[in-house]
Amino acid sequence: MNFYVMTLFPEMIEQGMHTSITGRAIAKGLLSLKTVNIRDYSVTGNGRIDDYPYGGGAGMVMQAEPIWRAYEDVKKQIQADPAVSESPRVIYLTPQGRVFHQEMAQELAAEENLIFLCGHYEGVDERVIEAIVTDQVSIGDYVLTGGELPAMVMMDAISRMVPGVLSNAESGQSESFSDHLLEYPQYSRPEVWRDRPVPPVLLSGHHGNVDRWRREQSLLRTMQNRPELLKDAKLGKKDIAFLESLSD
Ligand code: 6GU
Repeated sequence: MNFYVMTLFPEMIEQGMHTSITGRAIAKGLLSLKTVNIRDYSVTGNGRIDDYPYGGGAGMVMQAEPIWRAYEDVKKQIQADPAVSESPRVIYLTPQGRVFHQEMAQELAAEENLIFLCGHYEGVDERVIEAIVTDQVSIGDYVLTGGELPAMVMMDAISRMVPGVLSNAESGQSESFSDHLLEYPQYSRPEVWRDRPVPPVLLSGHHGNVDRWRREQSLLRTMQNRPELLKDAKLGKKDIAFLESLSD
């Protein structure tokens, strides 16, 4: 999986991505990251890449041409590999996009190359979005100062779906959202911490009871925090009985 990021803040992306599990995956060659500074493609000679919006209004707009030139450069690098046939997907991070979710991460993890376009200021000239972008994605209903953190959020979620990125121990865990239920709580030593004991069932050694308790904790949390997820969850008779017992 090769990530290309077009941004005004390449150091932010590099720092974040070279840390922890994604950093290890890059070092192992399972992922590659190439950041492209859009400012290097300024057409005015003075490094300027933004201008006033036509029609007036507050803020500045990122100009089409520097982004187009940055894209052409990235595409040339990708297509230098004769094994690459189709044009890579270009993801523009914007609160106007479709909201990112786990299935999208799974689908994008199957791509060989992904290009991310991070906007700043009030936006990007619509014409370059029309010309190069294949997917417009938001990471949720709040406004951020730029697309860099959303790009890193997406790359993190996609990376952990790439074979070999997670160790067996890391990927062996069942996980939130894959089955539309939230995770159950975890405990480790000591058995009693500041007067708070570990739930006794976890010390019982009875695996059937442990599994049932964890399942019920997942159901309880999902009901309390994300009830809308339950409609897509696969629920058995015991699950339904447990959920009904909650409303008594
Ligand atoms: Cl993708 N960009 C910005 N600027 N803000 C956001 C976002 C993206 N997703 C949620 N908020």
